[in-house]
Amino acid sequence: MTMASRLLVDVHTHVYLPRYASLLRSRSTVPFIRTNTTADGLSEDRLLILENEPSGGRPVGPQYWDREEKLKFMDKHGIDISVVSTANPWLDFLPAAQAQTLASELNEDLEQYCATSPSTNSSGPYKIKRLYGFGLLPLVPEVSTTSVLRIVNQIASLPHLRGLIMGTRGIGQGLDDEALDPVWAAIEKAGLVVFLHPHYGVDGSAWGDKDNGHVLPLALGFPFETTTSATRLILSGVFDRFPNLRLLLAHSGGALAALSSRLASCIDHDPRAASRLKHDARYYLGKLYLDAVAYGPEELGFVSDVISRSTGYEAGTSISKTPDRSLGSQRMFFGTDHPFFPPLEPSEKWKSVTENLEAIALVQGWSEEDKAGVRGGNAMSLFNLRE
Ligand code: 5CU
Repeated sequence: MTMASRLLVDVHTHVYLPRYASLLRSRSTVPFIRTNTTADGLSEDRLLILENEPSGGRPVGPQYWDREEKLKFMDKHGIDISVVSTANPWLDFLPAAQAQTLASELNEDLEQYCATSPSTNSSGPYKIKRLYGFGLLPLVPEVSTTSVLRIVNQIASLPHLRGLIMGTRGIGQGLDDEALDPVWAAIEKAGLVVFLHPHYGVDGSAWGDKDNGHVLPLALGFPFETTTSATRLILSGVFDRFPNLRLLLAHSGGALAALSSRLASCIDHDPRAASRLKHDARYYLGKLYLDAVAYGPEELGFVSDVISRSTGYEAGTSISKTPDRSLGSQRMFFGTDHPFFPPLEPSEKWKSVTENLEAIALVQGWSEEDKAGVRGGNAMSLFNLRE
């Protein structure tokens, strides 16, 4: 194993860059940052990004925007490299012209944030920075395709941006919208990784009347949203038209792995969807990359089995009966979701980090090499992390 493949790389870690945080401060409807005065006369910033945000929003501070805080967090947890993305809701709430200008400015800001970061200690033939990034596209209704393509090209030209983060709404009609085809084509051609991340959850009426805080929208709503949007993308035949598109799903792809055979069966029984696809639905799961933000070894093992099994579902081939967990691990990547999920009590390390690392360490059937891959080696290759 080379030194570089032993690095710990966080592919799911967010920032509200100062320019974006100022925008949130200038607003008074969701999404926004509100400054409150506490009972003892101190000022406290609170973040409100979700519709019906419970408990008047959450406390936010420099860990959301200050690069030094990101680096301190990485040092505390032994994280060598972070591939940083703007946190939700990105530019979704802006008019097209403003979204386009801000996308371009924030991409430049993120390039600076990464380019001026320190280098890792890795002693190898390549210099490797500690920070790389996912850029942003102005994906909002009424934006012109030309504008979006211009930003794809901008991201591809910025040396420390290795992909882009995308929500689930596309330009208003979701990710199965044919109007996105030129965008997929440009992203595929540029070799950028698309990080698909939720924000809206699903119909909140299912959550009932009990006050469960953020638990249901975050634990279920977020991953269900990812499951639905990735399924719609698969059903629209995007992977048949753009077979080299690299799509990384947040939160280990939500419920997609658990539901993929049911999905395949429903397609088989419905000619409208079946006629659109070249392969069994399970084949497309093998085209995905998934973060390992699942917090449990059993879930990671299961998901890696399902991804690996997809190789048996290419049209015209026989189904492989034995999943190859090791093969599946090669499409999985450590992540933390920082700066979300901070510890409630002062603690040395964040549970959201230690649990995900422990989960990787405990997956049955992953070799030490597989685990090192998930911790960082896979990300080094996927994002080509070198100067
Ligand atoms: O805690 C949350 O609301 C979030 C969020 O909004 N985005 C995210 O990536 N993780 C957690």
